[in-house]
Amino acid sequence: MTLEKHQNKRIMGKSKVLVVGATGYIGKRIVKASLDQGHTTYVLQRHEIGLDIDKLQLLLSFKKQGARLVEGSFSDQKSLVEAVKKVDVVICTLSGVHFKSHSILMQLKLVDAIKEAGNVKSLSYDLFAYGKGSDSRLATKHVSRFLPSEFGMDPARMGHALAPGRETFDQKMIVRKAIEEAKIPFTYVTASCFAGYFVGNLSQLETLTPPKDKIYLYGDGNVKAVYMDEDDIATFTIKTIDDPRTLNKTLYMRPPENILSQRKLVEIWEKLSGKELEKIIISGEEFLASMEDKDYAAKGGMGHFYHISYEGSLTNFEIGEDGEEASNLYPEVICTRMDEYLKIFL
Ligand code: NDP
Ligand code: GO6
Repeated sequence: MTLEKHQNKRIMGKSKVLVVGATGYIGKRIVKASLDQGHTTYVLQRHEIGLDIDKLQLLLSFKKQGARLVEGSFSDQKSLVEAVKKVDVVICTLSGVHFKSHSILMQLKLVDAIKEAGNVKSLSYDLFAYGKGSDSRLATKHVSRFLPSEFGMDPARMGHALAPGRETFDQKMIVRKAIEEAKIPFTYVTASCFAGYFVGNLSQLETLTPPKDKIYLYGDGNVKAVYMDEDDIATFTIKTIDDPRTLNKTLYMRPPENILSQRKLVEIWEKLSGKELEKIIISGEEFLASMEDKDYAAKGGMGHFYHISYEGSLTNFEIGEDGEEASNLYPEVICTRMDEYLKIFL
C-alpha cells in the first residue's frame, strides 16, 4: 500500500462517534477512549445542565481534548435526530442504578431518533462523498452501530433477578427489543464489576474504601467474579464499535487475570497491606434477610451484589454463538490487574 493510501485508510477508517450521557461515571471514560483511539468524537450537551458548573466544565474539557459538543435534549426529539445524523456510531451511557437517576428507558427516545434519522448513517456514504469511493472493499468495511447503556450483567440472563434491582435488567431488555425491532445494528457491551464499586471496598456494601478490621465474605467467598478498571472497559468498548466480529453481538469481558473470587481479592489486599482481616461469613439466606428493611435504592444494589457474589452471574455461563469475549478479540489491550489497582489505597 502506498503511504497516501495507507493514510487515507487510517483517516477514513475512523468513525464519527456520539456519546450520550458523556459526563457520567462510565461515559467520561468512553469519551476519552474514543478520542484516544482517534475517532471523531461528538458529545451530547443537554440543555438541562442549567447551572451544573461541574458538568459544564467537564464538557468543556472534552472540547479542549478535541471532542465536538452537540446541543440537545431528551425533551426535544428533533435535537436528538439532528445529533444522531452527524455520526456513524451512537454510544449511550445513561444511568442504570437506583441510587443515581435511573434513566434506561429514556433510550427509547434515542432509538426513535436513530430510526427517524434513517438508521445511523452508513459510513460508506462518507467514503463516496470523499470522492474516493473507487475502492469498494473499503466502502463496505464499516458498519454503523448503536451501543445502548448496558455495561453490567447480561440482562438476557437475568430473567430471574430479584426485585427491585431487576428493573435495571428488565428495562435494558425493553431497549434491546426496540433496537432489534427497528433493525438498528448494535453491539451489547456487557461489562464486569467496575473496580470503583467492587474492588476498593473488597466488595463491601455502602463504602468505597478497604475495611480496616473485619470483612464480610459472601458465602464461602469462592464464587468467581470479573473485576475491571473502568478505563479498560472503555477501551474495549471503543475497540468494538467498528469491528465486524461484534456486529449484532454481545461483548463480554473476561480477561483471565481479572477473574477472581472475593476471597482472592481479600488475600491480595492483605498481602499488600500486611494486615490480616477478620472474616465474617454471610450466608445467602442471611444476605437476603438483611435486604428486607432497606430502602428501595439500597435493595436494588444489594440484589445486584447477590447475583454477582452468590450466583456468580458474571461467570456461571459459557459465552455462546451470539457473544464474543473482549480479551480474546483484543489481546493487545493490557488490562490493569487488581493487585496493581488496589495499591492506590495503601
Ligand atoms: P451515571 O449515573 O453516572 O449517569 C450517566 C449519565 O446519564 C449522566 O451523566 C447524564 O448524562 C445522564 N442522565 C442521568 N439522568 C438523566 C436524565 N434524567 N435525563 C437524561 N440524561 C440523564 O451512569 P453510570 O455510568 O453509573 O451507568 C452507566 C451504565 O453502567 C448503566 O447501564 C449501569 O447499569 C452500568 N453500571 C455498571 C456497573 C458495573 O459494575 N458493571 C457499575 C455502575 C453502572 P449527561 O448529563 O452527560 O447528559
Ligand atoms: C453496579 C453498588 C455499590 C450498589 C452490574 C450498592 C448493574 C449491573 C456488574 O452503581 O446496583 O456499595 O453488573 O451499597 O449489571 C452499584 C451497581 C453497586 C454501582 C449495583 C451494577 C453492576 C449495576 C454499593 C452499594 C459499594
